[in-house]
Amino acid sequence: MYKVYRKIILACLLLIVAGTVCGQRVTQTINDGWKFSLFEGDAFDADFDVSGWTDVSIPHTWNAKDAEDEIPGYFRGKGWYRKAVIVEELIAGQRVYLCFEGANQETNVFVNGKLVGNHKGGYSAFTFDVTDYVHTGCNLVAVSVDNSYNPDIAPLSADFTFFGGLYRDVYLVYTSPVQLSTTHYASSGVYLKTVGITDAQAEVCAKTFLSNALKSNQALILETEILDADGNRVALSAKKVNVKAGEKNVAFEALMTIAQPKRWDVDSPYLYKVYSRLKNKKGEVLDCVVNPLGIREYHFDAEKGFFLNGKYRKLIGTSRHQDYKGMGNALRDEMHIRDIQLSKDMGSNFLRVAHYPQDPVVMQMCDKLGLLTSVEIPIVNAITQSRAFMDNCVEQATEMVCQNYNYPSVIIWAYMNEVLLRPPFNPDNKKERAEYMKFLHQIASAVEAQIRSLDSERYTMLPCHSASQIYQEAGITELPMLLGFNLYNGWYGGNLGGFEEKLEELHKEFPHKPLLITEYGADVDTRIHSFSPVRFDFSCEFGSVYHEHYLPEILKRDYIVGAMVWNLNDFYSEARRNAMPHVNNKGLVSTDRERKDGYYLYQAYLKESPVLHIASKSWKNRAGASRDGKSCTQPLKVYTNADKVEVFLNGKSLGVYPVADKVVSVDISFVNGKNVVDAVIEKEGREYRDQYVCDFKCVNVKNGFTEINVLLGARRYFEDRIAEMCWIPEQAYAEGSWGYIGGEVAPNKTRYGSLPASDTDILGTDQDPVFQTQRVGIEAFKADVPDGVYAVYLYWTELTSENKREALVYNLGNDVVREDYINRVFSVDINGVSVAKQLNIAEEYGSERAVIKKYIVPVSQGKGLVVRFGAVESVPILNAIRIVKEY
Ligand code: GCB
Ligand code: CA
Repeated sequence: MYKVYRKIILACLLLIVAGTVCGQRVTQTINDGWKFSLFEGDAFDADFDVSGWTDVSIPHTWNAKDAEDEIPGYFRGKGWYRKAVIVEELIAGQRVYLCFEGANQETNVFVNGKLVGNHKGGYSAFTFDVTDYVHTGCNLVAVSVDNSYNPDIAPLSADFTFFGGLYRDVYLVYTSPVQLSTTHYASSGVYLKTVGITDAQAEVCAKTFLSNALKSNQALILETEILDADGNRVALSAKKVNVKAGEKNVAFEALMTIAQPKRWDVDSPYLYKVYSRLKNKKGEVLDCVVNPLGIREYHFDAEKGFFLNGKYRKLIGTSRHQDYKGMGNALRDEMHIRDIQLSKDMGSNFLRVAHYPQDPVVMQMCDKLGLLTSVEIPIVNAITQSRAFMDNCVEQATEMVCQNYNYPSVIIWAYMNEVLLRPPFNPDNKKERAEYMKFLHQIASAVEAQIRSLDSERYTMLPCHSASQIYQEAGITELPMLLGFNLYNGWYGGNLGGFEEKLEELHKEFPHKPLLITEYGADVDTRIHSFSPVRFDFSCEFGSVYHEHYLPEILKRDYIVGAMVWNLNDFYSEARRNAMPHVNNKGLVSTDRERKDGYYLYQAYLKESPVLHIASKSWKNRAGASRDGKSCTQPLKVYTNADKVEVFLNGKSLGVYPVADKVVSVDISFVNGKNVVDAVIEKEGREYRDQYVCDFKCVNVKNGFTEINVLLGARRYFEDRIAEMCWIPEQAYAEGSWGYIGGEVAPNKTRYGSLPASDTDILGTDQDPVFQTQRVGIEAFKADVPDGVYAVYLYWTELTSENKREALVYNLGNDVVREDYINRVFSVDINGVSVAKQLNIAEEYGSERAVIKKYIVPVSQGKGLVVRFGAVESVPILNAIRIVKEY
């Protein structure tokens, strides 16, 4: 039996050898068949009892679920992975390696009970030579991964969830003992650089690291062959080299010339391939690796902007976080690939790979699709004033540069995102402040120097928050070649116009630095809509207003060399408590990649091919207050790069509308029931059409009343996508209609002022927005409904609380401002019947919890329905009301 098994494995290995690699090297994942458990102690011994452990496959994180549950925080500690790894009978002297693409954040690897290596840092690859620890047959590999807070490892704090685990591929690699180095910072061992690019030729310098684990000196041939995209050889270098017994990572350089080089560009990402082969004297290939090569020249100018291959390009794109709905950061390759395709399809030519280096397939896709990138190490918000922290930063920078060096898409190395956002010093203590600034400067200088010593071609960049002066004070703005600023005018505070004012200021402040807007964005929850959009309402409409304002301001200024939307996708951030708790909703697509309206706005601006998109198409269950119950007028936007668009409602043309700034807003008189809206453009003699279908409820108490769902204290609409229904904003009561009497909109006080909704994670529901707004001091809610039997649902949450709250790591500060807890007692009566005399929501259920009470109420003699509230202590509240006619 065992023999059969071995034969199968051997056959598989041979297939791998023949199919995908040349030379002796075998690279294969060992992602499946791991046992996993969270466990603080040691679990690397062979006889450790693993019964009760979970079977997992890699990519894996242990935080996929607790990052979105209602319990504050997520597990940060140690997890163990164990697997029996079968090692083939080795051909004379072959070496065996375990390679990890990434594990968050500190990893110890044990083979057969012995510690093989340790790695600190959650976002880069590492490789351990395990040859001396393994034997032919079955070996126990045990890996501990720890995502606890560690003051010596960046990042210390950030607005994203630090998912723990073995979340990227794990490989078992066999190589020749005489090899292209496998352990030079887990790179390919080959570093390619192009110099002296003209139309006639380009010079390629290949620096190759070799190692020899044998006990004898080796006379070898190092061959570097460059193939064009069709597989034709365009350059070859073959050199005799000697590597002494036991030598590791000895560098050899080869210079080659490519005649009439084809350029790698964003529209035509032409790739050469470089084969590096190590041969013995007989000419037998001992080892081989393949790297991509793109030939491109570029430069930044503080006044004129960015030029690629001599052509002006405004760098436009997004950043990207590596997580997905319900899965944390444990994504399959295909999912990473799809994200980069999404980014390209949006019209981007740039991707800020932030806040940390990402999966190799991300970079490969950028190379293949023509997306320029900046890659960044995760020093975020703050530093630790320790030598160990500094060393870790330099180490992470080294790994980043070495591992991503050959991707032609990379043009910028970045470090230290908003590192003065949350400095731990007491601002009034001058000495503390000066010491912190000094140490920060030392780290920045060390990282900058290390990057430049490893790579003389690329640019360096520091992404700062808007308070530029404090970065100047620390003296770190002069270090990098480029400066990035993360600007949120009109979101966290101020107004939209503050954005362009800030741009002008920054240009004056740093006239010689090319400036990038490394972040800007507004949170959008696609379930929320508003026709009077304001910041922090999380509506699709505010997101649109925000981007419609920012994008043209960016495009019209050459000195802004580029700008990146924060973010491509919504991502998990534990401390956030908004419409969708624990999620940062600034993505142009959601955590499960539903495209938001902003995505199409960018397409309309950036793409040359025809773009036509009716906004808010995902709003399938739509509603609005209606006088006659038959129709209701609401605006609808269309994004397009055509100059006019014809709009139809239920087959009838509403007219042809001229388009300004890629958008047109059309008032649509939706009818009760099904509505079909068509938008039609013509480009180059062809017709393009987009269609929006929705079910519209014209909310009215008279004609054929069925139900009414109202959010109190709200100006927003909320679509309950599970029940397929729509909540509409409140209105004041008028005779013959419905609405509230008395009270005011809840103050929702936060650090960012009074917001349109509370920033509270409402416990016991995932329809948080229904409970996050409130009318305080409400006297009554009246609806002049026809006679019948009604179900009246009253929705409450006590939004004030005695609970202390963890500070949010937002853009502008970290103070938590909340309203003090209010003890409220009130009475409720419905149509003259007292249903509660002394209701105390917080006392009965606790603060911040969703409470729904349903009452069955007969309505007769045309008296309609009235719910009255009476104050006993403080004032009454109501968050939402739903009235449904039963019969
Ligand atoms: C920032 C940070 C980023 C946050 C973002 C936000 O400035 O660099 O990590 O996620 O703001 O949404 O507040
Ligand atoms: Ca949680």
